Amino acid sequence: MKEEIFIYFIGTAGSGKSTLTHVFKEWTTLQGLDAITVNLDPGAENLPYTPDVDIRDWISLKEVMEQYKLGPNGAQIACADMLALNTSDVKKSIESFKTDYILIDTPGQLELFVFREAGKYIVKFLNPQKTIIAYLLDHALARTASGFASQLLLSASTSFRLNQPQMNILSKADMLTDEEIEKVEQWSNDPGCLFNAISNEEPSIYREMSEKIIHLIQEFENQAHLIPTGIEEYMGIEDLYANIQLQFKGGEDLTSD
Ligand SMILES: Nc1nc2c(ncn2[C@@H]2O[C@H](COP(=O)(O)OP(=O)(O)OP(=O)(O)O)[C@@H](O)[C@H]2O)c(=O)[nH]1
Ligand SMILES: [Mg+2]
Repeated sequence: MKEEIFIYFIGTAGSGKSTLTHVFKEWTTLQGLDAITVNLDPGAENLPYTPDVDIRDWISLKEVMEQYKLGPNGAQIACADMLALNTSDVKKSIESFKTDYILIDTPGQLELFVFREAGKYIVKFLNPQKTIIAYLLDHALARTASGFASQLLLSASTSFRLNQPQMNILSKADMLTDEEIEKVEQWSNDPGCLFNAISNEEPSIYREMSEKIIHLIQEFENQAHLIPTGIEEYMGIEDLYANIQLQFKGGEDLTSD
């Protein structure tokens, strides 16, 4: 009996979703785990991995642009809505692999997947009981406290929309110094510390707003643990895997089987 755990990599454009999908898949192979990759981005051009299931077999951004005479943004919206029409085929294709981990790479435009109905529908339709969102926070924005808080808000919005267990990942952490990573982890673990850092960086008019934002973020306590990942030497991948295990198997490790 296979686990069929669905892991969605979601984040703002260029945050590293496709790379993390690739790196995680490589890591599972090294560990002898059974996983497949699914590309849900109809506009993806150069993926670092060869998807086992690929939405581009059903929808092509270029063809939608030509057929409906749309610009790239209009076509992205049309493609996002078309995703919902192909969910049954995608599900059948995924099921044919009978695998433990389904690693799903989502479209670059987060708002198309998270805020339009199709993304929410797909998540519910494919396997809502065994789904976890890996939300990627961009390392560049995490350098400032207000940038980090605004990303946490977007992550909280994603959680609110998709209503699934969620992990926060600090992507491209290999581009940050150890001190920078430590500082961001501290902001993540201690909302008071984040509040002080924002207060020091912004004029006082923002204090009240920052306080309210941080209260809101605090409500999402399960997201407090931040997982730094990086392209080098599978940085953070074991931690990511452990968090998935914790969510679905109370910490039991499939690699030790
Ligand atoms: N140093 C470093 N670079 C990374 C990492 N992950 C991704 N990148 C680079 O960041 C760029 C964007 O990575 P992608 O994986 O394509 O990001 P994405 O979120 O899938 O991008 P879109 O689908 O276009 O939104 C590429 O040039 C990657 O090589 C990482 O962990 N470390
Ligand atoms: Mg991508």
